[in-house]
Amino acid sequence: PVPTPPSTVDGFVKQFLENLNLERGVTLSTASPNDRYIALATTVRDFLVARWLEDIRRQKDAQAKGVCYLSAEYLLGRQLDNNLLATRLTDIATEALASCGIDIDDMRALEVEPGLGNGGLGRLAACFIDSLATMSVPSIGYGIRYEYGIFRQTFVGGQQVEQPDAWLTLGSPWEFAHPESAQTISFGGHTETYDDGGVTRSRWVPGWNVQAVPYNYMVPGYHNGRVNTLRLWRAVATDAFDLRIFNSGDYEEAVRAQTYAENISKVLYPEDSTPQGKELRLQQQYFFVAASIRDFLDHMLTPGFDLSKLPDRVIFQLNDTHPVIAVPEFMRVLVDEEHMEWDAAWEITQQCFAYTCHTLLPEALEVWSVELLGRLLPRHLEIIYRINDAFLEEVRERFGDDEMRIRNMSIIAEFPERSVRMAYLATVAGAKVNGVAELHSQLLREKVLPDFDEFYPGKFTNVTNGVTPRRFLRLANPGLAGLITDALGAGWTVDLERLRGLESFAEDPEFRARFAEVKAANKRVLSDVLRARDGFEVSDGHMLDVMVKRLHEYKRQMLKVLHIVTSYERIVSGRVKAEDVQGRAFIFGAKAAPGYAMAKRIIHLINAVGEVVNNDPRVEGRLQVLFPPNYNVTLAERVIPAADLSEQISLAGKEASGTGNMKFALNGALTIGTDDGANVEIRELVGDDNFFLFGMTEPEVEELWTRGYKPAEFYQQDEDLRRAIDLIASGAFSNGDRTVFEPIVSNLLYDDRFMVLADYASYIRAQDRVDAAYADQDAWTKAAILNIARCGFFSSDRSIRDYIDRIWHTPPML
Ligand code: 26Q
Repeated sequence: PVPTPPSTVDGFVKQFLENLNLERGVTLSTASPNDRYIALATTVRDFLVARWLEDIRRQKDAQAKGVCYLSAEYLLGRQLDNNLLATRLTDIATEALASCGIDIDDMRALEVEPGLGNGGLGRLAACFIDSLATMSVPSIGYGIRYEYGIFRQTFVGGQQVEQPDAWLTLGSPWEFAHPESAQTISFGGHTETYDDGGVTRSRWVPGWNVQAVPYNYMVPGYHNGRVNTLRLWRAVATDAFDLRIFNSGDYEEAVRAQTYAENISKVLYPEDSTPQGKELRLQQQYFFVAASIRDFLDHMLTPGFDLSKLPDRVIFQLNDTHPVIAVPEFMRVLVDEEHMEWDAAWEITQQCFAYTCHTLLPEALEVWSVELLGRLLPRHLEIIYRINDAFLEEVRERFGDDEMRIRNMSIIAEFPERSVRMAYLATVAGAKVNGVAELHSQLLREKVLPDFDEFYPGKFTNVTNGVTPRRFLRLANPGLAGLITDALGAGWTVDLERLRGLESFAEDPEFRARFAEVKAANKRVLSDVLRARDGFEVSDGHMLDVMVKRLHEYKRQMLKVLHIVTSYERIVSGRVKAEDVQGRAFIFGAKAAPGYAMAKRIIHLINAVGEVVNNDPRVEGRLQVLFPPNYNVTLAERVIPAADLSEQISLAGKEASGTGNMKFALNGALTIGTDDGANVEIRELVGDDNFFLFGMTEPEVEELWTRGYKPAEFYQQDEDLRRAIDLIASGAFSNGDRTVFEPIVSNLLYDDRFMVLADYASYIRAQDRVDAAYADQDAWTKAAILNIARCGFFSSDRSIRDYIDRIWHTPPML
């Protein structure tokens, strides 16, 4: 048994000092800040180890059904504070460090967050493993330990410049590497058939290998003593002998081959839509799922386990299509390695996988060219073909020889090149397919995969996303958390529906005053952070109007820009008096995929508009534009609690869910939003009076498209819009240079795929309503409190409960 470290201040100090000596080789007086941080993190980590080892054993012994969450991304955010909170060590550690003359806040600030994800999907995975641990669900998260996470964003002349995110360079105290448990993962080569005692079998003769080394992270449940595992894989070259199979044998070539192999886990792809079909990306996907499946089979099952019983023991949840190559890999293991009959193996596979879709954009649906797949994973391609043949045979039986339908449903697309449709493969293989918000799931069934919905009644379901209240309320907003606990007791952190109890407090003037004070304090904290981080001076007393999310045309940051330019132009043209305008600070946070030219131009424009607006005395004290670079989880935890207004303004039918929208509402920001994604559910819950709705509905969008959308007509007919666009086109934000933002202007006027101009008028009217509402501070506060009270539904604990009830059927361990 591993001793549980002492949970007293003295014990903590002793352990901390010992870690300084033994882990860092320094004394307290010679320790660098990083030494102190590492020693502190190690102290907290060691405290978790005993429980962790116990939980690993318990999960194995119980032989209960568990979840393997397969995700190419985990956007974890900083670990220290979360782990202190989960283990109730915050006060002890604070005091212990103080007694050593160290301010624990300085330690918190030193941690580099592991940014192993792009945005919503990766952060969702992180919230889910937090909830799984907190709810004692037998589970493990599998992913990739990227050496470089999402790039660090800087601005040079207002334009995005990407820097590598070398998050590991100062040490990584939260992980345990297990090189001795490495597995060999193969690629390339060819397939062959052979005679196995009268049975003809297929097998894969791979061309080259890499080692997959597991790195384990502890995922503590909140105050429940549970610790789950997140296992991330790192690619390491195999020894020289194996490498020689792959290369000609000379030294330089061998080193090159090593680099090639280790590239697999080198860097996170910073695209979060329009996948490029890059070979390395497919290598990453296969690398991590092959290692994860092998890991599960080797370590979670007892020797001699009857594989036909696998559906009673495991469900592999596919986080989007990124891990879908797991399906043919699982079949390959069962059929080629375990010598199971194809039909029996397929039966099992169809019960062991479930697929979550996170998009509606057709260009975001992953496809792999048959050429590439066949070259990298020849046996898997054969298996996919066989799955498809059997599937299409079933389709023919049901619908007859409807060739159009067959072509539409085929896992193999023929145009523009022969390729594998990963979403179709996932749908055919999965026991369930879910969307991530009610509207999204409905559109998924009706628009994206209607033939499949008809073919597989009951397969499609919804699980609305959620966020962890531990990180995004308790930790990020301690002031509000304290207020809630004073009002309702502490149970809300694991039972977020209890926030309903705040409804009556919305009527209590004293509670409202305290809430307003918390919001003001959070704004001061944010101001301090932005001053220290970026040298910004946030104006006092302004409404904080926030849009933070990846930069995408469908999310419509441009609509926000047009609103800002309109607000500015109305004042400088003298049409509106500055005094009559509500003071606002517009805050943006957004990274653009490095290859996404239009997104980068929009970032440039936001910075350019900010430069002009922030330096024009005519709007001073009224309008301010702040765009801190490198928006990440750490900054989110400061921005969201300070926000008054949450911008969720995607074109209806494009945003699968959104999860930022939930975080804002739970922190008492009001939403201005379209009828899209989870906004729909937020508005239903908080009520129309506490939500600023605008824009076309999804059917209206559809209708305008079919009628023929001409954005220039909206430009012609709306004076405010014309003035705003003309101002941008005139070079007012580019030192008179009309060429810089010309592509944005002509895109809006002549293309505008996401109907920014069509929703402009409605958006501006809604913003005018926001201004009027904000003028009555007390009424605004009441609405903010009601948002909090009514959004308990958006806890990721509830999402996990829905996954358990509708998909996984994995009861919590008691
Ligand atoms: C795929 C192939 C190649 C390279 C990159 C990718 C890739 C990577 C990340 C494709 C998509 C993503 C991420 C998508 C994402 O974050 N989607 C968001 O998921 C959230 C959680 O469900 C939703 O709330 C958002 O609406 C959705 O946009």
